[in-house]
Amino acid sequence: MPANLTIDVLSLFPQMVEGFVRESMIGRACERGLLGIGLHNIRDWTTDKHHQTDDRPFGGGPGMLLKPEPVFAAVEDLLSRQNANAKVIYLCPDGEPLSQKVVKELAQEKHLILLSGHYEGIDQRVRDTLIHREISIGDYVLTNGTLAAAVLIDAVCRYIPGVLGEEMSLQQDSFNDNLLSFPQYTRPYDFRGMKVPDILLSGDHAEIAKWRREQQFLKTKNRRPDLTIKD
Ligand code: 21W
Repeated sequence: MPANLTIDVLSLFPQMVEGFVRESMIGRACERGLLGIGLHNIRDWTTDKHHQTDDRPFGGGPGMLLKPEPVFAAVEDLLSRQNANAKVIYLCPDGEPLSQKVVKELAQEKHLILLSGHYEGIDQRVRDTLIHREISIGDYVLTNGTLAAAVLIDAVCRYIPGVLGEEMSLQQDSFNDNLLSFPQYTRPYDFRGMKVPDILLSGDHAEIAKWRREQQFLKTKNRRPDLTIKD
């Protein structure tokens, strides 16, 4: 039985993703055959004797860039050996911001190849010809794109059937309706004098749903007014 989704990661530090995959629900999904994850080191596609992956930018400036040759070789190798229709995604600080909408779109694909940014970036010719989509995980600066690839894997995999225990939790999550989540409580009823709101013990499901919705609106208005304006 083929996996619902195959994700290949191309990075200079693929081991960064390995522990995360192994120790999470993602690893269990792989064992159950729902998902295939391939971790690859870009350095394995270098052909020079020093296995050089970076070089200085033409025109000068600080830092180094990923060289095009090993990246082209790696991506073309994966496309030809696995799936020529795979979507190639470059994780970079100047990409399209990752959102739940983007996550859902990517979860529809059969095969993703995630290329992590390194150094000061990558030769523009890679971006112009090999990459289908460029994605950033937010407006802050990382040292490389590998953790961003792990974040993307984590978010996308929640949409693979069978990966989440309860399919319900997908529906209820924040961002699906552009609202933050409501406050939640478990036992004990009284913890250090702090009591659970009585409405939650009333057994009146309609009133509870109403209260939760109100709490969502209040929290969203206070913390994330930007979410209420947009679609
Ligand atoms: C950080 C790469 C800064 C490049 C032209 C000349 C992947 C990331 C990354 C990194 C620069 C993501 C420049 C949110 C991130 C990532 C490493 C600077 C400036 N342009 N999402 N110099 N934040 N970061 N390049 O940092 O690879 S997804």
